[in-house]
Amino acid sequence: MGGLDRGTASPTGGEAPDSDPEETRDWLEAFDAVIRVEDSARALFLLRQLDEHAKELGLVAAAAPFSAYRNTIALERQGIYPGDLAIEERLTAIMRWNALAMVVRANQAYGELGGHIASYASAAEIFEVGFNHFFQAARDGGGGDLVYFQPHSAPGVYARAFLEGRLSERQLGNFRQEVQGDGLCSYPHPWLMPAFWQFPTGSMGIGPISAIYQARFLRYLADRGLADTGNRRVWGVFGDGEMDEPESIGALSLAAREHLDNLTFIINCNLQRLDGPVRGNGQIIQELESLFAGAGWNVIKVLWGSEWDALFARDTQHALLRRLAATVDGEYQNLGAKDGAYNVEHFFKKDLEIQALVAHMTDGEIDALKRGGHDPRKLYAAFAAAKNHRDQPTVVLAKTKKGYGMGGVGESRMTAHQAKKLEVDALKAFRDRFQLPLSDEDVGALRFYKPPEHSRELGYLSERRAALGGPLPARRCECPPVTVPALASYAQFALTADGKEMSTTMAAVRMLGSLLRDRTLGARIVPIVADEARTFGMDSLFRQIGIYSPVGQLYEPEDAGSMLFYKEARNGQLLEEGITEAGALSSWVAAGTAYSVHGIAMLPFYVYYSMFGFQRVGDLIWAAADQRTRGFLFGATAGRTTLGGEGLQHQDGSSHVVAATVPNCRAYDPAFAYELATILGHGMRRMMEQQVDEFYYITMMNENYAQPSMPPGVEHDIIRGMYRYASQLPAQALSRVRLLGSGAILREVIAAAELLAQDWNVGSEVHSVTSFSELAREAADVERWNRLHPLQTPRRSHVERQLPGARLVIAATDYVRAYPRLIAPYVEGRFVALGTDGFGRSDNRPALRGFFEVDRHSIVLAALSTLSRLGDLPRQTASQAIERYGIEAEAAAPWRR
Ligand SMILES: Cc1ncc(C[n+]2csc(CCOP(=O)(O)OP(=O)(O)O)c2C)c(N)n1
Ligand SMILES: [Mg+2]
Repeated sequence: MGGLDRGTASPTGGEAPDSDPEETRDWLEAFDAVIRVEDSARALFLLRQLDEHAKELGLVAAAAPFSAYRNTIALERQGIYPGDLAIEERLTAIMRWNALAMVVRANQAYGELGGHIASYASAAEIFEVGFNHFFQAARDGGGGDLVYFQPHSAPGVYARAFLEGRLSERQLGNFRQEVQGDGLCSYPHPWLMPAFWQFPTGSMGIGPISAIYQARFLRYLADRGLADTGNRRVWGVFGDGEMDEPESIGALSLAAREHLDNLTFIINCNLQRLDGPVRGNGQIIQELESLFAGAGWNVIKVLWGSEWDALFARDTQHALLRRLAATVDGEYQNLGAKDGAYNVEHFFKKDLEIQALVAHMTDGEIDALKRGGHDPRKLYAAFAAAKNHRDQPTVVLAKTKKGYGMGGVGESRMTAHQAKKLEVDALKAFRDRFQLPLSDEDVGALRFYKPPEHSRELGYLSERRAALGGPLPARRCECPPVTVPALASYAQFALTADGKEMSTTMAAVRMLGSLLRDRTLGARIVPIVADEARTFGMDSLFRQIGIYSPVGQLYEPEDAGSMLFYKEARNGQLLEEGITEAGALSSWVAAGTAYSVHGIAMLPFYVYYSMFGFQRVGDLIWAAADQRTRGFLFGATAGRTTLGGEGLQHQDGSSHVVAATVPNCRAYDPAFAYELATILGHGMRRMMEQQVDEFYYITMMNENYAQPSMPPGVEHDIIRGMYRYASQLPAQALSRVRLLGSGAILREVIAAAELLAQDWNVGSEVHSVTSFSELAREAADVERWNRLHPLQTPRRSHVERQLPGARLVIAATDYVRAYPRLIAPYVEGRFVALGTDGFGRSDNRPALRGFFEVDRHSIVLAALSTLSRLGDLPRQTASQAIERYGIEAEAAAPWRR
């Protein structure tokens, strides 16, 4: 294998034995001499030459993509531990206890509230080394590190905050009981604990990808001259099981490509996930090493604690190393769960050489051999090396034991993850194991423990955090507001469009182009695309604002001669993320939380294929909402019939339904450019000036049509979600109907109103609905208020005010019928919804709208047939319409095809 591992076997032990150890030693000594006499750069140069030469000779070295199964940092390079190990150990033990007590209490006294003990038990030293020595807090309102905490280790973070006096005993006692007052949330949730948690990590994989894009955004802000982020770092503590999530590993190469040496992952390799081993038949640490190294990361393995140092020093023939490398994780877990005697019998005695190495050790000493992730000295060296490493992000792979210290109820047990109810004996054993100053009664009552106020322990704890700038985690909310330009300055063309043809996408891009020129707001805007800028006509921005690249542009672009050439620049403003919706969304979150993370309000616009948003990365959007992200999501090429030719996987008919379920997402489906402009202006004022923690989802279409000018007095109703656009009242109308439409289908509704008047003598009102979800929310508020105030005059919702009385309402959109039906319970009259339920398919717009029965004829038919069934029109009217418009009555429903 490569130069690092000095002849150890591959993890499965399959390497040929050394046929001439003396010769091997000569070579290695010569190599050592080069490093000693010259330097490591020279040594690496020689190594590369050898490798090249071997390839020339046709020898392909079968080098494993990972190093030997030992610590990356040799003892000689470990350095001195700067902390007080004894105090830190006592503090860690106390936090372990309080975290455990919190979870056991929540499950004993209050039923099945859940919670986890084993994860923090494995991560405690990792967290403590970070808290005591590395994680910088913001000083003087600025700077500080960004730390992502493994979600189900949250009890440990609370336990520390309790010792710091930031959380009370009562709060700890209210872990996972948030409804009555200030309980603590299960996992990090900024929505629920806005002054405490910064980053939501509860859904596996979201932490890692977010951490990478936050680290990249630190660079972006600095490169654009907006903030000095040079000494800020991102630390992320994640699980080894969590690394199986595509999001966890999907952006690793970006971090390496952009040389994000401000980023450190610490992966808690306890070798287990929820159900069992992460890689029972393999070695997750070696696998992760090759993955990260292959992606271009600096990898530091922390596998063995200091107790092993002497053993390794004597292991000159690498017998021990070979054995360790040949042991699979399932076996490590098994050994971890068993005592010293079992380990001697089943591990050390398997090989005579190894047996000799430990011959002088008692079973107790063997038992006390720790894994590296539980040794602050080893961890400190790794964190320090990560911090000092240049040009690459670093991952620390820390080998730990799940349920460390839990003994028979959890330590390295298959069921460790789920253990949350401990019997008194187990609790006492835990107390004894960590020498906690607790009486039997304290243990029985699961009393939280806090050392006296002026104890050395608490003094040390606060001193360490003071040296690092204060307590963590802490989320800031304050940020200077940014003034938004007047609507007329960027949207006049839309307000007075006067029938000019354009799509809402074109209008949006034009407004964005103008906003980018605004002196105050312009620089704060962060346009983001995932390789679809040309699709949305945003390629003009390439030249106007440049595409962000930390190295500028190292080539002459092919289109250099053109006006709108592909310009990459170090101070480029546009984030062109490539084909990664998850990455683009993570960038959007980084920019949209800059007001809190950096105290500088940025305004991200992520423009994407609407189908690949809520459906594709909905969980990231949910986390963004939790994180109080402010910004715009533009769901472009929206609608199931408006994006004609793209077919089944591209045509979105559901995003508005999902958007409606995100409480702080304001979602709109505007039909006209002036509606879009009004919503945009409103959203910007809310987020940038009033600093409300909400975000805006706006669907935009690629269909060109005549854009009317804005009628007077509709501004507020556009924001509320609906206004009356037009009325048709033929003389002697036989009946009347209300027609509601949103987005591109509004034009079909308008056309239907005309047909109803001309062909059938039926009058109508046309309402443009900009947001069924906003209407439904307000109506639900009103309904609830009325329910809770039975003796007061009932309030009326906007829906009720706009649609009073029992008149028939027909609503049609380019989304599934569930979307307009959001308001059905609040409409007094009969409510009929038309929509695009079913699989999309390719065709032109009229064909698709006919197929999904949201075209003008289908709307007319829906009105006539309901009116005739209600007895308002003669019975044969509907069948006349079917015949007149050539509607295929026997075809299967679109949602069945
Ligand atoms: C997306 C997602 N899927 C599943 C879960 C449920 N879950 C929480 S923790 C966990 C196991 C985590 O294992 P690992 O990452 O190895 O962390 P450990 O607890 O071992 O430190 C699972 C499956 C989740 N939180 N998020
Ligand atoms: Mg794990």
